Amino acid sequence: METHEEFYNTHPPPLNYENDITKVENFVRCHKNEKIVLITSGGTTVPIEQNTVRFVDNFSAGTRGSASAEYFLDAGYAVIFIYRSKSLEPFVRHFVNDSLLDKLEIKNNKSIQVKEDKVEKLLPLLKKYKDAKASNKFISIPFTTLIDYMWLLRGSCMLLDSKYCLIYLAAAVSDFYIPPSEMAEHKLQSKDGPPVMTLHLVPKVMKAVTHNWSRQAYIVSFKLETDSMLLETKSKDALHKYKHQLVIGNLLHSRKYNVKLISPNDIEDILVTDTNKKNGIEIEKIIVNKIKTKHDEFINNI
Ligand code: 9Z3
Repeated sequence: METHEEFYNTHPPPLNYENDITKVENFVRCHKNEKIVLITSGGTTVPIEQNTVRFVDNFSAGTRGSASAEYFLDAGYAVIFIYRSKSLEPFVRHFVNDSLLDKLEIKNNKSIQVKEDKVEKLLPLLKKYKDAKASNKFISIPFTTLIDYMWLLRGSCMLLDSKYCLIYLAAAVSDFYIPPSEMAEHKLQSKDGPPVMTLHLVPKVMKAVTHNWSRQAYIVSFKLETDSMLLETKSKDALHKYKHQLVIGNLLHSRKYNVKLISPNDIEDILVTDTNKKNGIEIEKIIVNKIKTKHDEFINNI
């Protein structure tokens, strides 16, 4: 398999990379010696044509990442949110199913206001969002393809190498891709018959994250499985292999109400109870509170 160094040597960074990384760099400088979390969220696309019409995608709505971002802000973290373009974003996620226009009304034919019954939900979220922006506690950077993601991850992790930094890898990243050098230049034509293409393995970068780029940081990775028999073993394997602090194991169909927090000495099952559900408590709130405690202990070397 290709090494991550070979991958970065043969795939140039995306066009907006320098701008994006400068944004992260300025943000990190502004929050030196404060707690910062890098959250990755959403899936990655793997284009099958250079002039891309079609691509292979990874499942992820971005709920885990976007909800966690809000709870990390509540917990006092400065948040860098790296997300797949058009997946869920913090704050906005609460309104994706309603139309913006249906929340507004026209006043005296010359101005616009938010409908009375929408204010109760909108106001606290808008306040939190504005506070986070005004205090420069939140930045977000979108990506689309696997290659965009790989560059953003490396560049950001290299800037987050202190015990105050938390890396929270919730994005669902493709394990396979087609190198641009092997892609058709133009849209594949059906008249040419069924396309034959070989997907390559994406080099594993977790080891580089934990051993090279962010050696001092507290690192949380996620393990997604569909077979419950595999979840615990595969999560433990990841922890053992990469020697980081925490793996969060989840199953595709129960991920919204059950996860396992797997650390070197402990396995904790987190379940959203019916009372939690009734009170609108999301699993990400519980996860983030647990991680905050663990990260504080890590900072204080307990
Ligand atoms: C996760 O396991 C996330 O919790 C989900 C969240 C993607 C399931 P949603 O965005 O879903 O709320 O809809 N993320 C990591 C998935 C992943 O690809 N992990 C790799 C693996 O399992 C290791 S890094 O092999």
